[in-house]
Amino acid sequence: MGDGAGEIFPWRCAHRRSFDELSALPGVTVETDLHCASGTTSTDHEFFGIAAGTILDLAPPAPEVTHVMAWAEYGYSANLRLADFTSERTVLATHHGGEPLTVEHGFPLCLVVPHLYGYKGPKWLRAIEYMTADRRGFWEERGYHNIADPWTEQRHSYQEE
Ligand SMILES: Nc1nc2c(c(=O)[nH]1)N[C@H]1C(S)=C(S)[C@@H](COP(=O)(O)O)O[C@H]1N2
Ligand SMILES: [Mo]
Repeated sequence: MGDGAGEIFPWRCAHRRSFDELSALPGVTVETDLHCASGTTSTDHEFFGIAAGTILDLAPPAPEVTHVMAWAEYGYSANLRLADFTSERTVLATHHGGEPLTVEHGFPLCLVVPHLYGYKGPKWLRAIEYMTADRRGFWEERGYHNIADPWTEQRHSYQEE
């Protein structure tokens, strides 16, 4: 994904894109509320960026891919079911409210998955790893719910069946 991703994730980065190359792709605008698993919701955010579906078109996953791991700087990660990543509202955001992301909020790239809790959307996104089986990400390994649906309040791993 970003420049330098190969150094952090040397095992496989078959498709690398610079930030400029990503920015040249067609963009989409997504309006959404944000739900944090700790209980706060903030409303009316407008993100602009590259639809996850555009990434999948550029790098089509093999048929056996079922999940992705979204990797960020500093080793943060979040696992997603492929269907959550392919949601038409999932976006690799470069802009918020018409302005480039601030560093605090994930510059240069933040994954936004509007229908899941915030921890499923890594700020400072660096790579999307295609997986043929599920594997828990950073918070999912530390007691947070593997799916993270805010509508059914899937916050904690003990709620999983
Ligand atoms: N890299 C990274 N991304 C992250 C997090 C994090 O700690 N590191 N926290 C997540 C959580 S729990 C939430 S609610 C949102 C918060 O985003 P904000 O700080 O831009 O409001 O970022 C998400 N993405
Ligand atoms: Mo959060």
